[in-house]
Amino acid sequence: MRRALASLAVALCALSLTAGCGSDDDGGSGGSGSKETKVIDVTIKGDSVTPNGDRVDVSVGQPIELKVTADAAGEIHVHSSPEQELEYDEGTSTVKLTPIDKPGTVDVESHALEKTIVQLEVR
Ligand SMILES: [Cu+2]
Repeated sequence: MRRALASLAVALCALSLTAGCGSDDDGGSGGSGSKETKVIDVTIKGDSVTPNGDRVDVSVGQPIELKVTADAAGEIHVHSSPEQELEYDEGTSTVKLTPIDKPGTVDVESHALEKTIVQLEVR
């Protein structure tokens, strides 16, 4: 699972057009229970979303940020309980999620595009 995550991070970095990869070094010694902010790069262009339904592991209570790069403003829907509706602007913006306090799978979606961006595997 860890290896899959690492390659996901690499893939996301490769997709990111802006510099700044490397500041969020996830591959370090961090054992279980890490509460470092999980940063997920999201690119929304036209009617395509990257990532598109990938699973991302997070810990219960871990801070989560979406770094959204979009060609138009919109809204992200987080199927946590309670649900979260988070707006983003055109260009690059950082969207903070309220940490999720229960284990489970939480879908993060764009309803406008009818796409699942990521599924958070909260454990
Ligand atoms: Cu939704």
